[in-house]
Order: sequence, then structure tokens, then C-alpha cells
Amino acid sequence: MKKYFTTIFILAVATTNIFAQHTLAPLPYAYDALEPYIDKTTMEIHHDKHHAAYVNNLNAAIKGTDMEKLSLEALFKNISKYPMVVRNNAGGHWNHSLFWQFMTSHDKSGAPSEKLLTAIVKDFGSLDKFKEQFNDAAAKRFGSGWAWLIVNNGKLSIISTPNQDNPLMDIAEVKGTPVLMLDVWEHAYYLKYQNRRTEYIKAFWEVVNWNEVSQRFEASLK
Ligand code: MN3
Repeated sequence: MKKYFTTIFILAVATTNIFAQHTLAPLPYAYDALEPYIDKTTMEIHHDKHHAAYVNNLNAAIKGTDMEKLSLEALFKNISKYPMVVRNNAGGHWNHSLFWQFMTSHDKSGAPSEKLLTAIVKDFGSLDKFKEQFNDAAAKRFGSGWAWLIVNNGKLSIISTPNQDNPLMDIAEVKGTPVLMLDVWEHAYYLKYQNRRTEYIKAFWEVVNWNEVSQRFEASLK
């Protein structure tokens, strides 16, 4: 009997690998960990429905094609050559997987490392001025998209992208390694903040995982 179940299990795993190259990882914290700044229901729907849909749609779009063998990063390098459904859903999957890492509960938010803070002061004048510029990019992104803090040759800059585009894609106006990002799609904030995107952006700073941001910035310098 045990052998029978083992066989079923192996078959199930094998089938999953063939038909679902990309998988949805669980959130790195509880759904309510970002309360009251970002509410539990929003996190449940955002991760379990929206992010899951990007993964499922991506897997369906690449099934049986050469794209199935490529990593998301490899797809992004030539994303202009692939169908729009792949650009949107590969971007959606990669962006959200990273976005979750940049948040944590308010009590664990911490502060930028000394190295990161020095770079922020050098490139933006001060931490407050950096936040102002990031908030501006997030608020002014028309429709759906993302605001990003990226690093390129040690220099920090702020950009925004439409839809699920990201600064790794060949179509990006400005490319770089993301060290912080914010989802400004309405699905990220509408339940709690409705049309008040600026309130959501302000709340985001209360749950930024500065340890993660600092680590990614310092790793980008190596
Ligand atoms: Mn989203």
C-alpha cells in the first residue's frame, strides 16, 4: 500500500513539473502581517488570486514552446520577441515574487544599512528626498504599473514602468537591478484605500523590509 502511494506521489510530482514550470511560492509572512497598513483581505486576493493567475497564464502561454525551457530572466532579455501574453504574465509573476520580499511587518521594517543610506544621500540628497521622489513616481504612474528603485553601476535611480513591465526587460527605457519596488495597480490597494493611492504609498513605507533592500543593494555592488 505504501509503495502504491509513493508511485502516485512520484507521478503527481512528475506531472506537475511537465505541465507547470513556474510555481507560486507562499507569501514569506502571514496574510495579516502587514496590518493595518496593508490589509489581510487585500494580501489574500493579491497573492492567491492575482499572482496565481499570472503564474497559471504564463504556464499556459509557454506550454509546448521553446519558452518553457527559459528562465524568467532569459525571457526578459528578449521579451520584445515574445507574445504580449508572455510579457504580461512573466512580468506579473516575477514582479510579484520580488515585491513580497520587500515588505515585512511594521515592527521588523528596520532602517537602511549604512552603505545604502550613504548611497541614497549621495544620489538623492537625503532619505526624505529619496522617498519624495519615489512617491512621486508611484503617484504619477498613469493607470497600472510599478515604481522602482534600481541600481546601475552603483548608482541609484527611480523609475516607473507600465503594466507588468520591469527594468530587466529589453523594452525598458532604463534598465537596472531592482532594490525596491511598489505595485501601484488598483488591485494592490483598492479595498482599503479606494482611489486614495497616495495614502497607500505613504502606508507602504511603514512595512518596507529595509534589511532586504539593503542586502540587495549591497549584493548589486559585488
Ligand atoms: Mn499586483
